[in-house]
Parts: sequence; C-alpha cells; structure tokens
Amino acid sequence: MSRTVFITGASAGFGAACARLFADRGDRLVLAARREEPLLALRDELAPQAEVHTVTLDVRRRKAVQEAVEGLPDAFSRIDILVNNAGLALGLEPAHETNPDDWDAMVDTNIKGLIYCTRFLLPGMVARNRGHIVNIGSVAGSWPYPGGNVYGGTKAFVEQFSRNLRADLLGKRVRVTCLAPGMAETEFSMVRFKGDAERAAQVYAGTQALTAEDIAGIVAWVTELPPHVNVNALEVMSIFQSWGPLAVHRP
Ligand code: NDP
Ligand code: 8X3
Repeated sequence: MSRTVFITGASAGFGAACARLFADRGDRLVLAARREEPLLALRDELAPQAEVHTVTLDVRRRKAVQEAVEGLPDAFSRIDILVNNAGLALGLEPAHETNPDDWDAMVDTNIKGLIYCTRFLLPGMVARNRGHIVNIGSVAGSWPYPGGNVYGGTKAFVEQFSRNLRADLLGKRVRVTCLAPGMAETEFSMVRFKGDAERAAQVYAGTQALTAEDIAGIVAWVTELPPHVNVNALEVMSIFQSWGPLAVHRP
C-alpha cells in the first residue's frame, strides 16, 4: 500500500537517498529543503516512479513550517511517515572558540526545526491513528568528542525527544524511531567545514564511511516492519568506526 512520506533535508545526503528509496517503493513524496534547485532536479528524476511535491522550506522558521504543512495539496496532505532529517553541524572548535551564530544555527535547525515539523504533522497522524516519525539523531548524541559540543547536544535532544514522543503516543498507532548514524559520506563535512573541500575529504580519506543509501535502507526498513513493531532507537556505524578511550590529562 502506497504511503505519503514527508522528508526534510531532501536536497542532499540522507534525505535525497530516502526520497529515491521510498520512490522505488511506490510511495508519494513531499520533499522539503531550503535549496529549490536540487529539490526540483530530484522531483524530475523521480517523476517516472513517484508523485512528488516539493516545498522550499527553512525548518527554522516556525510559521513557514506551519504554512507548508497546512498548504499541502490534498493528495499529499495525509502524511504517513515523517523523516525528520534536516540538520547540520557547523565547526569543530572547542566550545570557548566557537562562533555563537553557529550554535544558534544548530539549535534552531536540529532541535527547533525538528520539533516544528513534528508538532505540525503529528496531529494528523494521531487523528488518523496511523503514522511513523523517523528522527535522525547521531552517534554524537551519545558519545562525546572534542568539538562536538553543541552539535552533540542537539542530537542528544533528538534522542530523548523521540523517547518522550513514544511516551505521549502510547495507545496510538503512531511509531517513533530515533536513528543515530555514525560517520557517513554526504555533504555533511562540507557544511561543517564551511566549504573547505580538502578538510571535508580528509574525514573520509582512507576509510569506508557509511553511505546515504545505507541510511536510507535502514529508514525504509523500520517503516516496513509489522505495524505493532516500534524500533525505538538504533545506532549504526561503519565497521571502520568505533569509540575512542576516555581522555586523561597528565600535566
Ligand atoms: P547533508 O549536508 O548532505 O544534508 C543535509 C540536508 O539538510 C540538506 O538537504 C539540507 O538542505 C538540509 N537542511 C539543512 N538546514 C536546513 C534548514 N534550515 N531547513 C531545511 N533543510 C535544511 O547531510 P546529511 O545527509 O549527512 O545529514 C542529514 C542528517 O543526518 C542531519 O540531521 C545530520 O546531522 C545527520 N547525521 C549525519 C551524519 C553524517 O556523518 N553524515 C551522521 C549522523 C547524523 P538545504 O541546504 O537545501 O536546506
Ligand atoms: C555526524 C557524525 O561523528 O561527525 O553526526 O558527529 S559525527
């Protein structure tokens, strides 16, 4: 049975890969991001397979999110799956050296954007007693690393918000999953390092990171489990990534 899937951050990376995979499944798509051009290119690419509605949207703007949801054309208005994926890291400096504008942008996108999309799409799911919200967290939400400061904090929020949504939704047929990927090669590092392509490439050099398609496959899988099965949280890494030891300062 075809589903209607709302994907934020669909212009690149995980979001675009999710769009391609859900389109393969025959689902109807609402694709949202700030950049219109890649969204339209994706819509044209997927047109032979899927009905696609694009929304040029900055998820940080609460009113714009509300208007986008309320303005969905009728055929796209009953959202079955929300992939809350739009997000970013900016910078890797220690906390005392960061640009506070970067902190604002991460909080506004990764936390506030995600809760706005949830808040405006969830009532329809509850009313129809049918839905699934897949929130994209990160290993950075559980495992600290130098320079992860606010980015990791925003992803810890996503984890706990996801659990609290489950608590609120007990008794409803609305599922919530928090998927926490490790290092994956997308535009993520280009964004984090503000267009420094060489520094971004170094993140993935000499190893095999996860791909956007790996993550899309997992997103699709959790939505295709029997309706009573809720994957609450899932952490996934490339086999080439693991944890470091606790740090000790020895002056
Ligand atoms: P990309 O940079 O490739 O994609 C990020 C997407 O988010 C883009 O489509 C971008 O679109 C969108 N986006 C960013 N800000 C906004 C905004 N204000 N409003 C709407 N859309 C926005 O990164 P990934 O695909 O890797 O990242 C997707 C998610 O996965 C993020 O939440 C990230 O934190 C998380 N993640 C990434 C990991 C990685 O290693 N790659 C690992 C763990 C988690 P546009 O610029 O057009 O608005
Ligand atoms: C992205 C993974 O480890 O770069 O969320 O923070 S990491």
